[in-house]
Amino acid sequence: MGFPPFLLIFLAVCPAFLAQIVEDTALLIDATVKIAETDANYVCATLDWWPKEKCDYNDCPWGYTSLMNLDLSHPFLANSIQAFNPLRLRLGGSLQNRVIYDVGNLESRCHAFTKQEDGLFGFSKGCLHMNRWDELNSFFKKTGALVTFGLNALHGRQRAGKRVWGGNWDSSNARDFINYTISKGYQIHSWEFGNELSGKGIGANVDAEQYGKDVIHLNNLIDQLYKNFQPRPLLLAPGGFYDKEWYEKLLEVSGPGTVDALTHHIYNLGPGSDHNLVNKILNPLHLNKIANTFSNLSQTIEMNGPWTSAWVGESGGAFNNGGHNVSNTFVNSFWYLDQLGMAAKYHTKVYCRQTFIGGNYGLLDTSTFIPNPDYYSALLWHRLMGKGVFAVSSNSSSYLRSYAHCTRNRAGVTLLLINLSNQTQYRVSIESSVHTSSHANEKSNHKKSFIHGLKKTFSWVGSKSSDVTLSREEYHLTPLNGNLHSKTMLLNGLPLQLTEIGDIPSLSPVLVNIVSPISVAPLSIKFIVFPNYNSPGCR
Ligand SMILES: *[C@@H]1O[C@H](CO)[C@@H](O)[C@H](O)[C@H]1NC(C)=O
Ligand SMILES: *[C@@H]1O[C@H](CO)[C@@H](O)[C@H](O)[C@H]1NC(C)=O
Ligand SMILES: *[C@@H]1O[C@H](CO)[C@@H](O)[C@H](O)[C@H]1NC(C)=O
Ligand SMILES: *[C@@H]1O[C@H](CO)[C@@H](O)[C@H](O)[C@H]1NC(C)=O
Ligand SMILES: *[C@@H]1O[C@H](CO)[C@@H](O)[C@H](O)[C@H]1NC(C)=O
Ligand SMILES: CC(=O)N[C@H]1CO[C@H](CO)[C@@H](O)[C@@H]1O
Repeated sequence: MGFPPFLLIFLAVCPAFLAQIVEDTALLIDATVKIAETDANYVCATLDWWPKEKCDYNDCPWGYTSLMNLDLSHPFLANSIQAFNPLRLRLGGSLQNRVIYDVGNLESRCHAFTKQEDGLFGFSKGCLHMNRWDELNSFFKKTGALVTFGLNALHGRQRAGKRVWGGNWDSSNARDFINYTISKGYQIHSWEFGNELSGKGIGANVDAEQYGKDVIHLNNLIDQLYKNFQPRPLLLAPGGFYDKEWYEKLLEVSGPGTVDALTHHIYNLGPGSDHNLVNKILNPLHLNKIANTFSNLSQTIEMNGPWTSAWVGESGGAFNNGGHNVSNTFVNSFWYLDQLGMAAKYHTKVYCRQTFIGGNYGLLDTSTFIPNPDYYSALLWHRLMGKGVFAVSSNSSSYLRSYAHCTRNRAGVTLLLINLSNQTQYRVSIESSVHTSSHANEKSNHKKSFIHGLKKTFSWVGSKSSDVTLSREEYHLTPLNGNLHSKTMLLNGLPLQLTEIGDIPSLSPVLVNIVSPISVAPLSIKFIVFPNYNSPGCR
């Protein structure tokens, strides 16, 4: 026996102590129809080019995590990627536009990235040697990673103004590099064109019309080079910040079928040096602001490029390496999981976290390679949240964030609850009721059907639901010692730590009788899997 498409969750808010100020909150999941669908591998993380000399605010948090020198033999690294089976990795970042691939007929010798005052981002061009590329690919093969590689879109262009770069892209180096990659049999899921050159650009920008022509050129190149090689990788662009006119122009010039996914970057917490980062992360009004970007991009695609789809190609929360003592601690998961939930609702197919390792925002610690709290948040999302996204309606305060998806690779629905409140303990009881099909037709009027649904449910409470003996799975996330700045996350009260041999711990739920109340503590996060939830929208 399954649960009906409309499950009502009744949240009774009640202080942990004596005073019985009860504030009820109710959530309604419409599992009859999905409102969006992500890629099967939605969770993605980046590897960047930054050398250890990349510093901001007297903080140099990159160490040896560059694609050029990351220790690929470190067992924690391989284990933490393999645990996703598979993990999507996007290789790129600010310096990618200035990478020279050491293959084919290079006009000049190529050197490692070095500090250079007048260089773009303060660095010279940098050289990727093919033996390093071989090592990287053998590592990706071993760990089963799905790789997106960002190409050097400034190659051959000239500075035409303070930030403006003009002239055609010189594709010769990329052509030789891709050809080499094919000749070695390396699988690349997608080639991405450029990094943060859209709109006003970060450091440099390129006109959308010029960019569109270059993208067509790259598309032809990929067609040509992959003629006898399956599968043909996808083409992604532009890997920059969303700018309505620029993105629309790119789609118009490049034309139908050229750009397979439109990538954009998000840093909605501002600079990593901001002392107010935690307040921004815990402020629902701040978190909501970025919905406007998702919504506009989604519209841009609908109106100007229905053949393509949206990816977040890079998102680190706070820019310039992330926030010291924030991005690598428990509190960041409020931002990160909320982003994963929000982006999926706006038709985002893939969401790449800056970074897998490197900077303060790494999922792994830069020097120890030990997973930070967000690593486990990412892994839980990946294992529990499937492709289908459902609308959740609620009368709760905006401090309670809720997202529902089909459960990944099995029946049922997974609900993600994020409690941003520092004072409210939720006591949650679940009730379910059978709704007539006419309710499904009221979806268009959410408020009305919601209230109507509640009334129906209340008349039901106690009778049917009490004979249900099924269970749900709960994954409750809190910080060690209640310290939001802890680097240790607790799952159901126990610290998540690598095993003695360096393996990722198993992420086990507690099984709870479906009729017993759920409690969501202040400043905590809970994934709840309802395996028996009747969810026609997932089929
Ligand atoms: C939400 O709806 C439930 C059921 O009608 C009600 O008991 C509760 O007080 C409402 N909560 C808020 C915050 O409006
Ligand atoms: C690709 O590389 C092969 C050698 O592996 C070479 O023979 C061929 O000419 C190259 N093709 C292109 C289009 O560069
Ligand atoms: C989204 O579009 C609206 C309406 O065109 C505009 O006012 C707003 O500035 C846009 N926001 C972003 C982030 O693009
Ligand atoms: C991190 O921030 C917390 C709270 O501000 C503080 O107690 C702690 O000492 C900080 N730790 C480091 C390593 O900066
Ligand atoms: C709880 O959060 C509010 C803002 O949401 C803040 O003003 C208040 O100081 C916080 N209380 C505690 C005990 O941290
Ligand atoms: C529903 C609920 O508990 N809302 C509270 C969440 O936390 C904020 C800030 O702590 C309160 O202002 C809300 O009332």
